[in-house]
Amino acid sequence: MKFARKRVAAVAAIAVATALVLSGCADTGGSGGGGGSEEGSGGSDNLAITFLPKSLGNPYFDTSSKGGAAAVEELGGTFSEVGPAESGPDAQVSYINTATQQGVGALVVSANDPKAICDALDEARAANVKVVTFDSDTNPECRDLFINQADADGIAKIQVDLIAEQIGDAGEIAIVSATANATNQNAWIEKMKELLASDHPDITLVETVYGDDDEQISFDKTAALLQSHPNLKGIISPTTIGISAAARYLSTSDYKGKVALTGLGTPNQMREYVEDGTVTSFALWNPEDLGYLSAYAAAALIKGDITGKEGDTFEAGELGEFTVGPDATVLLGDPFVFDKENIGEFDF
Ligand code: RAM
Repeated sequence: MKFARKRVAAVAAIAVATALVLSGCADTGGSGGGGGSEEGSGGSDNLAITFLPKSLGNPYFDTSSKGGAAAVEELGGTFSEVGPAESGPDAQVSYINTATQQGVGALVVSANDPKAICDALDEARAANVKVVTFDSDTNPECRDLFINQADADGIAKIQVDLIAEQIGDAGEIAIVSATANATNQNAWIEKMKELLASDHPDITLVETVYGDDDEQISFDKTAALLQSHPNLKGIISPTTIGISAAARYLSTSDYKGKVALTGLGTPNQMREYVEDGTVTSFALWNPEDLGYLSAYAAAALIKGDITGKEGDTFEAGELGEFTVGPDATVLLGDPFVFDKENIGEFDF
């Protein structure tokens, strides 16, 4: 299990307090200087790195940005985070355009839609901004590199395995997803459907609803789902906002302990629901490691150490060396299952 950065979380938190440049006041001056200073052979020392999550206010992305900020601090660059309040398909476009005008060295983006931000990213790249996607990819031609948290097959399988185990491998289930266009959730849902069809003939997926990675919408969609499917035995929510909102609903309802809930959640958001018996187990990776790795990858692109070619290698600080795989993708590791026995060991 590669949760290497968990041990340094406290130190990183202090570093972030000083390094974090919040939304709206991105400072691209930093050590690299706004506008980027070219150094021959395609490399630059413009280590102004801007993180653009799907939306602000999501603890998952707060944690990935914390890892990103710690890495940028180690690299001697300038970290900033900007982003929309809500996860709309093209809500990130204006932030991409602003970062391009500011002349940042790299944008590190979790995309709300595979295509909607591509024109803005093309303009950024034409202006020599390196584009790294992480968590949720764009179409591959719109970016230089994608930092993948875990293999999509593995992310799908762990969630299907967990729900099958929790409902005795039979009965109706539903999915509470994030936004309808999210590249990551849609890829995982497709693979979950394939796995259900091939390996779990007695489980029926009756509906997929979209909570838009908004707590209240996810809560309300969960309530509606249970109303319309009285025989529902389980819910999979492959989003940290969705699963915690669904757990909040279940925990005070008559369905608590009767309708199973699993998916992808952060230990801090899920702890109370594991402790009160609403949820047995769920999965995730370490978002802090994901942000940290993404920032190191962005710096390697800026400096010209890598181009995104398969086989390229780079150092990612405490996480060690990584190699670029097919489709300009770098893999962080495997998903990890949290339950009552181990949840106390994690703080993110
Ligand atoms: C939410 C977001 C994010 C996803 C996690 C699991 O925080 O949708 O993109 O990776 O859940």
